Formats: sequence, C-alpha cells, structure tokens
Amino acid sequence: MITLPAQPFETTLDPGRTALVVIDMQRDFVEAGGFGASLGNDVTRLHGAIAPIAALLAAWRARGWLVLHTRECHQPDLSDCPPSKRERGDPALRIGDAGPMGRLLIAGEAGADIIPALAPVAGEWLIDKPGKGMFWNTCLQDGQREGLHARLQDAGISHLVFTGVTTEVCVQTSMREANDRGYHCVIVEDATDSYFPEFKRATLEMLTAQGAIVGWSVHSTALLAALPPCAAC
Ligand code: C5J
Repeated sequence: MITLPAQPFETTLDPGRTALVVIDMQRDFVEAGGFGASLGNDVTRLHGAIAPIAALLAAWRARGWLVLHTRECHQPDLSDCPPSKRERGDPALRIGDAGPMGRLLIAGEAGADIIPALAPVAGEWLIDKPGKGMFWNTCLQDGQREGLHARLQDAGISHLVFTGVTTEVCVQTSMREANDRGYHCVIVEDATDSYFPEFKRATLEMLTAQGAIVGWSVHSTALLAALPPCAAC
C-alpha cells in the first residue's frame, strides 16, 4: 500500500487498484468563448490545475495504471439535457447554442473536447456525462444504467484519485457518488480548481471534515513523492 500524508489524516492507496479521475478538463470550461465563460466566469482561475494534472497523468501512464477522463456534454438533439438545466439562469449563450468553439457542451463539438495539454491517450477511459456526477446516466450498456460502477468493479478498482474542474460542482458530485458506492476517494488539492476560490476552499474542507466523511485531500507533490518507483519513470 502507498501511504499518503493527507488531510484530515494519513491514508493509503492500493497500487494497481487506484484510478486517476480527471473531471471535465474541457475547452468549454477552461478556455475563453466556452460554457464557463458564457456564465460570466473568469476561466483563467482554472488554469492552475493544468500542470499538476499533467504531472499526475505522466505518473499514472508511466506505471500503466488506469486513467478516466470525463466530459460534461449532451447529445446534439439535447435529448439528455433537461429543460430545467438548459433554461437556468441568464447566460450569454445556453447549452446547445453556437459559440466560437461550436455548440456549447455538445458531444462532438470542439468546445466539448479535453484541452490538448491533457488529451486522453489510447487505453484511457473517456466518459461523457449529461449531469454533474460521473456515475449517473453514463457508460450505458445493453440499456442498463449506472454502468460505470460495474466497469470499475470489473477492472478491480477500489481507490479513486480525483482531479479536474470545478471543485464544488462536478468534482465534488462525482466524489460523493463514488464514496457512496464504496470507493476510497482522495482529491488532489492543487489539481482541482473553481471559478470561485472560496468555494474550492470550502469544498475541500467539507469533503474531509468529520473524519474524512467523503474522503481525503492531498497535495500533488506529496502524492507523487509517495508513488512507488517504476521502470518507465
Ligand atoms: C459545471 C463542472 N460547473 N464541470 N460543470 O457546470 O463543474
């Protein structure tokens, strides 16, 4: 087992049974002209997470461990986007409207892609999700819902390391869903970001409060230092 100097107290990861989860590092959230910007957000606030995520991806890839990327996006006909989601608030552009990177949050459009710096490589899982959480309505197989949990179980995954954006929305929702399904969850403090720094701080505190009620947090440098050496490192 790998021991981590985490918050609120030391924890462990099981090497080979631990997947790295990269939530929604999409152009639509991170770049100008996307969905995040259409809501009036300063997208540069998400840029600090990119380098730590890239370092974690390199470490996982060097060890041949499983990596999952998620994308929040919808079908072109919006059949999986409830009106209650699309019509909310007063954004400059809504989900499905045409923007500089194509239709906002629509699968297949340039804005829905993962940013080039963190692009998935062969063998990594790419999960499209219509909601905030990575388990709900994703990886449908043979008409079954909630297929991601079964796929992770089949792959022998028991521990999940969370990164990505935004901390208090899709990252937190996914980590809570995972915790409820029995995964040992760790969030990487500098590999996640929010448009609202105070929300990020509060989310890290609430996830780890009450004796790690949802899970643990760790800095990427401490996590990387704790990983076992590998031939390709
Ligand atoms: C949001 C996300 N904030 N990926 N999505 O709408 O956190």
